[in-house]
Amino acid sequence: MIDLHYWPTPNGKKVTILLEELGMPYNIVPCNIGKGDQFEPEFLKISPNNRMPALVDHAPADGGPTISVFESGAIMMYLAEKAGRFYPQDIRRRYEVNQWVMWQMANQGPKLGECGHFLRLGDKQATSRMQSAASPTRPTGSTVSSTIGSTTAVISLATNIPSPT
Ligand SMILES: N[C@@H](CCC(=O)N[C@@H](CS)C(=O)NCC(=O)O)C(=O)O
Repeated sequence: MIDLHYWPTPNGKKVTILLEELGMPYNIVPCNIGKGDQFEPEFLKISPNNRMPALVDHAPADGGPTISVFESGAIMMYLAEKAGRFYPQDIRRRYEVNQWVMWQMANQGPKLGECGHFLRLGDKQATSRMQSAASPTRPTGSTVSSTIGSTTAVISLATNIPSPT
């Protein structure tokens, strides 16, 4: 069984959406980041960067001891690989997926996250800077709009899930 240390944020939901798509059984372990669960010593053993989501697989595919994984992108790769779905085996298509997962983790996710953060703070100047960085007319947004139409094995924009193989 898989334990998913989770709180309902976009990074957490990326993983639960994939688990549901895969039909893979899992157990939610709440990690209330508002209360500081992410700083508990037991949690830090599986996610040293004090961030959820984090996964613990008690029945890995190789039959060996428990495996733990942190970072939503790495977790999604792990699950897709274990299920043998959504993650092509041939090198060309596999790296099409890898590059978009990395792009989402390093660019689109953080930019939109910062945008929401400054919006909530009511910081108009910072919000406008962030919105501009994430806009379809700027690199982060335009990368997707110019590429998505011509690529078959990338990601769903809404969910960041690699498309079916
Ligand atoms: N790059 C990480 C980001 C994870 C992340 O930022 N998680 C946030 C919630 S969405 C968190 O756990 N924050 C707790 C904290 O900052 O103390 C991933 O994709 O898993």
